[in-house]
Amino acid sequence: MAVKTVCPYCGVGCGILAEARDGQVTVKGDPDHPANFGRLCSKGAALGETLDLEGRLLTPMVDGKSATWESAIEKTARAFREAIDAHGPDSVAIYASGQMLTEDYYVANKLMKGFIGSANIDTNSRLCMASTVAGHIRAFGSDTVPGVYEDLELADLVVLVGSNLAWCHPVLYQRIAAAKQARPGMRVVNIDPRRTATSDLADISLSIAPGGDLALFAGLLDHLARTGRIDADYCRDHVSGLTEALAAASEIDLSQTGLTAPELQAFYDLWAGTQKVVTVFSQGVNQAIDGTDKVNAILNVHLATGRIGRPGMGPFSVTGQPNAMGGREVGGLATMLAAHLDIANPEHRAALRNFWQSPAMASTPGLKAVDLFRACREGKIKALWIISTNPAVTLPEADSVRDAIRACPFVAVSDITAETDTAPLADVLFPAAGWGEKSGTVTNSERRISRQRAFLPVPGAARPDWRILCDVAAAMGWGEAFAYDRPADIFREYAALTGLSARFGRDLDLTGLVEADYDAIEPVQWPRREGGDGGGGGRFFAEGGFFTPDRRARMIPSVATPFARATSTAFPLRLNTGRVRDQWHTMTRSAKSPRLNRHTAEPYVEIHPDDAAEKAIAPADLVQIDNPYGRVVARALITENTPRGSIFLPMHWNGHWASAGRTDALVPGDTDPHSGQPALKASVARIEKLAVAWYGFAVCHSRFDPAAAYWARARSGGGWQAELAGTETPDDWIGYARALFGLHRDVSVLSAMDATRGTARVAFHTEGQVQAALFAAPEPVAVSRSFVADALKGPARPADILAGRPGAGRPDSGPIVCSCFDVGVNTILAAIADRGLVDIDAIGAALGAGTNCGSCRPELSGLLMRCSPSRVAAE
Ligand SMILES: Nc1nc2c(c(=O)[nH]1)N[C@H]1C(S)=C(S)[C@@H](COP(=O)(O)OP(=O)(O)OC[C@H]3O[C@@H](n4cnc5c(=O)[nH]c(N)nc54)[C@H](O)[C@@H]3O)O[C@H]1N2
Ligand SMILES: Nc1nc2c(c(=O)[nH]1)N[C@H]1C(S)=C(S)[C@@H](COP(=O)(O)OP(=O)(O)OC[C@H]3O[C@@H](n4cnc5c(=O)[nH]c(N)nc54)[C@H](O)[C@@H]3O)O[C@H]1N2
Ligand code: SF4
Ligand SMILES: [Mo]
Repeated sequence: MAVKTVCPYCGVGCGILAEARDGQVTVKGDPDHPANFGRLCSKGAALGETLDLEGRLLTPMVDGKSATWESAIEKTARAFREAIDAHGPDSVAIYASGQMLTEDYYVANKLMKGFIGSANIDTNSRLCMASTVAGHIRAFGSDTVPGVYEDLELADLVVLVGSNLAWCHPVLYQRIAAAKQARPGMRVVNIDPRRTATSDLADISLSIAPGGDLALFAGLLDHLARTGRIDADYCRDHVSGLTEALAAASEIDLSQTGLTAPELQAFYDLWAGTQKVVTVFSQGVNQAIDGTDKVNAILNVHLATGRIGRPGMGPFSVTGQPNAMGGREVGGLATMLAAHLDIANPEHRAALRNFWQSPAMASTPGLKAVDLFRACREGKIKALWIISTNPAVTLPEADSVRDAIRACPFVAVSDITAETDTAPLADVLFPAAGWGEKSGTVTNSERRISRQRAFLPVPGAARPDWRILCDVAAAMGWGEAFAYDRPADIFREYAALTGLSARFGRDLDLTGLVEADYDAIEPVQWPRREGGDGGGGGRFFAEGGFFTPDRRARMIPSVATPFARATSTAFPLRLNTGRVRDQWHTMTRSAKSPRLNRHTAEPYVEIHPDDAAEKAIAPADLVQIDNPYGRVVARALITENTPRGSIFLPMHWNGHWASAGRTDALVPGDTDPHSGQPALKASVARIEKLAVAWYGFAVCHSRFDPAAAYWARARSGGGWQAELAGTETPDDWIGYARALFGLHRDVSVLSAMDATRGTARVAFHTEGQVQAALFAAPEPVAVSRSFVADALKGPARPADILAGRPGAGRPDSGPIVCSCFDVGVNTILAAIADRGLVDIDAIGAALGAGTNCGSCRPELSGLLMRCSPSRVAAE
């Protein structure tokens, strides 16, 4: 029987039907779930490939050795207790994650803020949603997302700002694409310095200058005023600060947008002239030194026109992680209390303290993520617990964060795997139960709560995060307050607690769910009031009713802030960062899927052809990107998609998957003064071709540890693969390869050496089955990765492999475009040419590609236009 659950990746919050049978997990989109109505993207569809136990943490570890639960819990509780006794409650901290379930998150927050009595619990949402939270609170008086997903379909104009929706919220993107197809009059504008897969849907793509958004939206406000588009009635009744905001807007310097006058005019006229407009924004807005001001500049234009909270209208912040929203609800951030209560408000604090019967209540905000790790480095934090996040990779100044964690006297890490860059720095490792193994709830971008349900046994000694937290709380002496038997008990307490929020006139109200049958809860949107008509949910603010003391929204004047980092002769390039379609953050789960790895198998850097030419960088060269903070090595992807003077690095690679792929090693910890969110998209760097003597590509049936000056590995269909490069050419390639793969002498070898060209090809085989192969050359190796990796799956002649060419009847499909049906780029290009396919649907009919999850449809369209950059070296 399939279990109804929810996807553990992005904030779209798609419903999933999961079934485990005969050791196989099948995953389908839940047709009844109102977020996705049966759709899934490539990551969701590949979940079944990510659930094996390889690398899973299965027992607690203390000081690097397997240990009992009792000793791990006891050691953690003691370290926390001793630090608190000697240095006070602010000497300990929890760093948590928007990937925790609401119940886990609630308990962590209760322990820290209500029992330890410090607000030093912050989360990776600080890197993600903090500017939106701060912007919402400034404008609305609360962190309220006014709209619902349906608005994206009802809108006549959808504006995407700093959001690569096609790759990062694919199912929402597909919903918009379907609505646009049904209603061709609908318009989409994409605002991003880069051209991305999302640009494909856009009628207008504005290649904004990095950081130009504030000026763009202030200019829009000014335009609205000048063209008589302000909704005077709405502003009179529900908004404060219009005059000041208009005055500031009229001063703004539009040259900061980097856009031409006709581009600005076209966008402004479209926005002004369309009543039903939704502005979707994400990390291109939030992760900036002026992220909160950018958010408010966007909220301003919706408030000024009264285009908020009505069907097809409103500002819409899309959340990144599956439970980014739930974390904000339970007070996951160091600057807030549970249930949207305010840490600065003594009445709120007293009410919460009374509800929890807590011995010590935090009364001032705790350290925000970047400051928290700085405090660690300065020796101020004596005990730290990191849960469900990998800060040694994803925080800015990542090298120094790694040192800070190492320097902290006691560190506990709760994760599902020990194979992260953070786990080896811990004194205690707690093995957490993962997706599929535990139950709870998450809230998606449109305030919809969905049940995550278990359908797999918990492996080894793993335990759910809430249980581990409660066990430590009990060992610290608070057993009674943390005596929950199951997640339902925690959820009920939390839902009851939201009654306080309702009592104080706040938005978040789940009291209608206190008596609900937890196991049967259907996806439900809040607010859900006790005694309500059972409906609940819906939109906010169409008729005002903001959560400020006078119930009026605040418009915030937009004042341009210069970049924290200016480019210079030494560091002439802007460094932009973000995501790729088929990887999730630090790849602990998504990189298990060979299908997903075939989309992008190696860290790469997008660089404009002119910038590349200036440095004599050729396609597929390895390049070093560095600045005073750190260094990354990646494959050059030369493309006009990124503007001149700006390079783009994906955030995903880390010490486990590449020798020097941690992008955040290059990002300074400059933060927005209102939200504390770091400017992760606005670093500066320089780039040089990496001087190497040889490049290599290797495949092997079993996992191997690449030892070379540069390496990046990935799981592939037939085992494992790695890109390599070295500074000294080995004298004996066969010996080198044998050592690389750890193969015995009895495995036969076939080789082809070309001394003049300096190339070497070595294949190891037993009984006609290729075990491993290495290709090396003085320049980037030109061999089909997909062909060689696939050849390991079945019987293949070693000679064919060495030739790097398929034998008869085995065409090379090329890098995967459609992950669902395993359709590669070569197959698609051949079909387009041979069968004269003219559109995406024709490709779908011919090959199946793009007909399941649809995540690849933007890329299919790119292939049709022959402008899609090749993603893999020298394919
Ligand atoms: N495939 C995949 N999907 C994901 C995730 C993942 O890891 N992988 N992670 C999830 C999470 S946690 C999050 S937060 C979301 C993030 O989702 P997004 O915010 O959509 O993703 P990013 O790629 O980080 O950044 C979006 C875009 O911002 C642009 N940008 C950079 N600087 C500026 C600027 O100054 N102005 C403007 N207008 N744009 C700018 C970048 O070029 C980039 O294309 O994705 C979620 N979904
Ligand atoms: N340069 C740059 N840096 C960025 C960003 C960017 O755009 N650019 N984006 C930022 C954003 S928006 C985000 S959200 C962060 C994300 O950054 P992180 O949260 O650090 O990245 P993840 O890889 O998602 O880490 C989640 C960890 O939780 C573990 N895990 C999975 N399931 C469970 C579970 O059930 N229990 C426990 N205890 N652990 C589990 C995983 O194995 C993994 O180690 O990165 C931020 N960093
Ligand atoms: S869009 Fe994809 S990653 Fe996001 S929730 Fe849906 S299936 Fe999961
Ligand atoms: Mo995020």
